[in-house]
Amino acid sequence: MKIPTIDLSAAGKDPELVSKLIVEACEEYGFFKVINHGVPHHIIKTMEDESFHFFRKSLPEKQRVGPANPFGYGNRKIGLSGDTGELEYLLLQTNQNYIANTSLLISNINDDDPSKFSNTVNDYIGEVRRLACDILGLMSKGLGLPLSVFTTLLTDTDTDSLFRLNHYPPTASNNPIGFGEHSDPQILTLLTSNHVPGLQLSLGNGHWLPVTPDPQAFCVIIGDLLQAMTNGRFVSARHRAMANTSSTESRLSMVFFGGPPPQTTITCPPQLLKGRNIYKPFTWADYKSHTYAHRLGETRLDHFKL
Ligand code: GA4
Repeated sequence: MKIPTIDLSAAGKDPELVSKLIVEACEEYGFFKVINHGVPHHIIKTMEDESFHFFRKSLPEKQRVGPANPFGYGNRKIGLSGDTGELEYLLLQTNQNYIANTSLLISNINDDDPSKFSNTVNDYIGEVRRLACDILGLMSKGLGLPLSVFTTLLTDTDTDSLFRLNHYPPTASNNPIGFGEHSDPQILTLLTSNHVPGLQLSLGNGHWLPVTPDPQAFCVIIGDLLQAMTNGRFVSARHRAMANTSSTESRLSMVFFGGPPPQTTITCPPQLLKGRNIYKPFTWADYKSHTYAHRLGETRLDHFKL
C-alpha cells in the first residue's frame, strides 16, 4: 500500500492524466502527496525558520499569544471540548487584520522587525492558497465540472482559511498521541513538514499507514466539505500525528486549511449528483459551530446525513 504521489509539473503537458490521478487518489484515500508544486523552497524555509524561532522562546513569552481559544498559541490543549495532545502550536486565521495584529506580537516576541512575521506568513499562505486552487481546478476538471465550481470556494474575498504551525518536541510522555485521529472539516488541507516522522493515515479498522516525511512535498488532505460536495465520492481522510518519541529533533508541520466564506452553502452541484443526496445542504458557518461543539475524533458529517 503506497500513498499516491502526483507530479504537478506534468499538468502542463497532460492535464487530463494528472486530473484523473488526483480524482482516483481522492476517491481511494482522500490523501495524496504533490511534488514539483511550484512553491519556492525559500518561502517554505523562511516560514519554518520563523516558526522554530518562535517555538524556541520561553513558555511565558509564547503564552502572550495564547491561550488558543481556539486561535493563538496552544500547548497540549486542542479545540474547545477537552482534547489534548503532545504538541504546542500556533493556530492563525488568514484574514489580513488578524495576521497583522497577531504577527506584530509574534515579531516582537521573536525580536524581529515588526513586519517580519506577517510578511513571512503572507508570502507562505499566498503560495499555498494558489496551490490549493490549482489542485481544486484539476479536481474539477477530473470530475467534468467547470473549474470555478471548486476554485471560487477559496478565491472569494471572504474565505475562511486557517494556518497552523504544529511543533512536536521530543517527549518522554506516556501519551503516544501528538494530535489525535480526526478528519479536517474544511475543503482541502495542504501540509508540509520537516524530516521528522509522525503523521499517519487511517486505513480503517484500526490500521494506520505512516506517512514518510518529505520536506519537498505537500500532503493534500480532503476535508469534510469536499466529501459533502462530491456526495461522498471523495473521502475526507482520517489521520493523526504520533508524539515525537523517536527523535532528539523536533517535528514541525505547517498546515493550511482552505475554507470557504462562512455563508457558503455546501451541497453537491447538480452536474455531479448521481442518485440521491446523502447530505442535507448546510452552510460552512453551521458546520463550524457543530465542529467546535464536538470532540476532535467525531465523524461529524454523519450529523448532516439525510
Ligand atoms: C482539526 C483540523 C484543524 O487543525 C482545526 C482543528 C480545530 C482546532 O484545533 O481548533 C478542531 C479540530 C480541527 C476539529 C474538531 C474541533 C475543532 C479542534 C476540535 C476539537 C483548526 C480545524 O478546523 O478543525
